[in-house]
Amino acid sequence: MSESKHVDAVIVGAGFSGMYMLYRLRNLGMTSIVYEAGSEVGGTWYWNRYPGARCDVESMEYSYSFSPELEQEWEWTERYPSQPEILRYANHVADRFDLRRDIRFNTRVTSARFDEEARRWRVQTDQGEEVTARFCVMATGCLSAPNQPKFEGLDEYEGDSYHTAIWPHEEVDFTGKRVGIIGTGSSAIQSIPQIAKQADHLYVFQRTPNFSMPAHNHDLSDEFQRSMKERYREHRQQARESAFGIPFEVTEISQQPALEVTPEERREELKRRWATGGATIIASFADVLTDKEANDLVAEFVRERIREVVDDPETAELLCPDDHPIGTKRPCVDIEYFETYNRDNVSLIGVRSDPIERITPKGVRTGQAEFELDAIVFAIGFDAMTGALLRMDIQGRGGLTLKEKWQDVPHTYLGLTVSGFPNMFVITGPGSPSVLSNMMVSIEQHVEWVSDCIAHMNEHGFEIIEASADAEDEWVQHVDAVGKSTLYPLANSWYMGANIPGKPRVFTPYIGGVGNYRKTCDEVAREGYRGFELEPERVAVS
Ligand code: FAD
Ligand code: N01
Repeated sequence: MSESKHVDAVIVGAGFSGMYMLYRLRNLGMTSIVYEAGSEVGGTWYWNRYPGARCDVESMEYSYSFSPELEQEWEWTERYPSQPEILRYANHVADRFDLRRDIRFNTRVTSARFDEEARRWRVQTDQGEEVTARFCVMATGCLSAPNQPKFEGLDEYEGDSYHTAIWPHEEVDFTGKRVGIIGTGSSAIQSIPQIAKQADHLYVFQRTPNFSMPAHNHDLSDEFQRSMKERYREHRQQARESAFGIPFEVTEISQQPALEVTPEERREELKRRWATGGATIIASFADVLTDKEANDLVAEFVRERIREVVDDPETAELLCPDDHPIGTKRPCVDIEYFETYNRDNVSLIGVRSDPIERITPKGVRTGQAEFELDAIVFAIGFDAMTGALLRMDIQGRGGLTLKEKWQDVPHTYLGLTVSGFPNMFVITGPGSPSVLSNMMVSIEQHVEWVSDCIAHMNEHGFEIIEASADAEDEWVQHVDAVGKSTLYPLANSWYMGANIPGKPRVFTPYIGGVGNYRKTCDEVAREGYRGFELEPERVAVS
């Protein structure tokens, strides 16, 4: 067998997590290889090129803060950045910091196994490469493993089919075509208005309606950018200490319970939030995510807006979410989503009452009708949080696989490490605030914590770090208890693993707040990495 190449660290994924991890490890003087399945950097923003794809965290928040020069020089054009603009930004970062020379593109990691004897990770790729590394950092993304369509008859379909999360690089032209889109989550809600503008007719197959708020997107003025840049440092610090990674001045999380104000005051506040745009309505009262009665009031306000916008009362009713509290599924933010149903070339097909039976060679067949389609768009989401990790063969001590370890619950300590998997770190893993936050803030916090930890190990002669089983159990229980104190478990959401048959039903992210979580991680480090076992380097015996 040929000798494997050795590096200090293997990083899997070249999205915002992997790129920053590489940058930090380089600054520690360490060697790294980043493996990336795609042909370029950007992760989410490389893959999700569907029409209308855009971020719903404001551009000046959804960006790296680690380099004051970078944040001063980059100019954003819109309040909410579009996918092409974010991808340009990711490429700019890769160029500016000369990252590409350590990234192997078009290369998927297939397995990562911890060799206990050698105290090294042995990583294999689909290109036949093998590399050994002291550290293995999984920067594989929470929403990067597309949920593959499993409809009967799909193979026989004669038209074109697309998945929003693996959109072609070439332009897709729906002009003159009958198009069907399956799903009404965030990806569909962004793409439906765009596809409707092109297609001859668009059929939207909706199983579960979703809450969506208007973005009120607009161009950013030079003056706004200048004033933000003047106080960027302070603004970023607020984001780090906040609950969701977004500064208080933007989210304004109310301290007031919904039922403690008069109905008139409540309505005024909700109207104000609706007019502001984005998901801020979820933060309109302190108890929206914890008290069902408070939540119902906000949900009903949004349903009223849907009925106001959509002309046909039957269609409006079908679009009104009724099976989950508002905010317990990722809130959607849209540009003229509900308005789109007033177009003559758009039909909403409710497939909860009349499920899709199969894909036929000509289109989609439900129990009651068949729809002839030239193209089908699958906007059916992701095997979120754990999917990208479990699609690799990851083995820790004693050959224990991550799949076995996470059979019932994705056990982690701080969402960063897994007991039994020494020197492996996960960026924004299950049990961390990740998807419940502005992910740029969470990514930076994790990457900085991991690189500080590695620097500490190097400085003090530690070779191995591993979460103790007790600390991990305690953390898992804490994440679960905090989750259960909210309304989140009431939704059949991907946060709960509910969208993937057979997946454990457990609320996976940590809802304790980005700022509080950061404090906990910092405390753990300050206390000599509380809850971790650190092993010194082995001394060679001659
Ligand atoms: P990713 O960007 O997912 O990158 C992971 C990379 O790892 C991918 O490029 C993938 O190809 C690679 N990879 C995975 N497995 C392997 C393997 N085995 N071998 C090699 N490479 C591998 N977050 C927000 O905060 N605000 C938003 O508004 C927002 N909008 C979003 C919109 C969409 C359409 C989606 C899908 C997600 C959105 N997110 C948003 C979440 C988004 O994923 C994060 O903000 C962020 O981009 C994640 O960066 P990452 O580097 O951690 O992961
Ligand atoms: O995926 P989803 P997504 N038959 O899982 C339906 C981020 N994001 O790609 O609810 C019929 O939310 C499914 O129906 P149901 C964000 O975090 C952000 O849209 O299971 N329908 C649902 O309607 C987001 O939450 C932005 O009944 C089927 C849809 O497909 C996450 O990514 C933009 C079906 C899937 O919705 C995922 O969003 C885009 C079936 N067999 C994404 N299977 C921003 O704007 C699934 N569905 C920031």
